[in-house]
Amino acid sequence: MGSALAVLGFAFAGSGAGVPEGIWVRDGYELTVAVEGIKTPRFLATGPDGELFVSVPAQGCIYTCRDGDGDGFYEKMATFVGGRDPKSVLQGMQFHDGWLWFAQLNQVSRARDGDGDGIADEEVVVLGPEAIPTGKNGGHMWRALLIHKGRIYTHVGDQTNATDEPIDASERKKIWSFALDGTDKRQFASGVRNTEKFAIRPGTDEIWGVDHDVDMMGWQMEGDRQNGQPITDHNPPAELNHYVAGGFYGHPWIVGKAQPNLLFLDHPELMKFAGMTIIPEWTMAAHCAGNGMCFYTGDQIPGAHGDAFVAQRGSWNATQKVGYCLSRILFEDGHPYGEQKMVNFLRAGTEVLGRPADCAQAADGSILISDDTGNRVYRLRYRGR
Ligand SMILES: [Ca+2]
Ligand SMILES: [Ca+2]
Ligand SMILES: [Ca+2]
Repeated sequence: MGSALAVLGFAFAGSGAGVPEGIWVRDGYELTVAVEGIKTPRFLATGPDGELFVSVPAQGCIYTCRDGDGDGFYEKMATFVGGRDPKSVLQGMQFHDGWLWFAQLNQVSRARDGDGDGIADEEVVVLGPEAIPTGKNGGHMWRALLIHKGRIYTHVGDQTNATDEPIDASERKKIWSFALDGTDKRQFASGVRNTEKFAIRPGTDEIWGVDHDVDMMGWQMEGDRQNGQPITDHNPPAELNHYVAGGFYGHPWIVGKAQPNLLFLDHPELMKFAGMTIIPEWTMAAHCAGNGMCFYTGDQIPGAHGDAFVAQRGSWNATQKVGYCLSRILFEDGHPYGEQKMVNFLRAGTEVLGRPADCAQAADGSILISDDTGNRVYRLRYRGR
């Protein structure tokens, strides 16, 4: 579909089929299909006119989607930018000041559509490979992107599960910031394993994000795991962090709420790192793969203003499936205090009916959820009881 749309601009994008049976939705809410026809949709961003941008790293493109009649189904679609190498891992996006900014493995660009056909006609590379570590050594290649108060923020994840090297030995496991023209590179925070999206907490300048924590933490003790993996299944938790300038977040030596990573119990500096670590504001189930997130600023969902939604893509490193859901993290006085499952894509604990990669708030206050396995974007809205 990509090449035809790139010539024609907006095209009809299906009719909005039903939601697969068996997906659980919290009482009082309804889930519908918002976008169909995009294979492996990953991240979501909204524009000022209600348009939805969907990044698809596997196809090396970003789609623009429009819901012209406001019924919640995005019936028009065009290829905003396309033709990128899938290995360039185009994922993070944010609309800012008339441009869609987007991140690739070793590049940040901005593009805009001047004539309203959904296809970008102007593009500027803001940060090239000389400015961002390329991630050539593999591992965690998703680049987060945030534009806030004249700065660009991105994160470069650990190249392995838990790379033990001096903090300043590499540019990985860190959040970086730059001026909007790509100059003035600064290290913002360190000890961050893999945070794929940042969000500003409403009414503040606070930068938040979800961090996957390490895999296989108990395997040295669990041996051949004939008796399962009682430690690894439940440890360490996934993290919702508030990232502050100069902050250190523990990885790889410290996990969760200042617990030693069992892989590094004999590390001579373990206690020093524990003392430095800023612990998560909220912890989620181990291996749930909390991925994309957004804060809620709408009024469609009662009482949710200031809460966060997290897309939990689901586990591979736990013997029982965990995650595979959209969760709502409840906030009070600027801090989380609870978590609610809103949509569960796991039926009976075993059957995977979707893998949420990201979530975003639509113009009408509903929540959009990308499912990169079911190949849909869903829409969650409050219906009333
Ligand atoms: Ca529509
Ligand atoms: Ca255009
Ligand atoms: Ca941490």
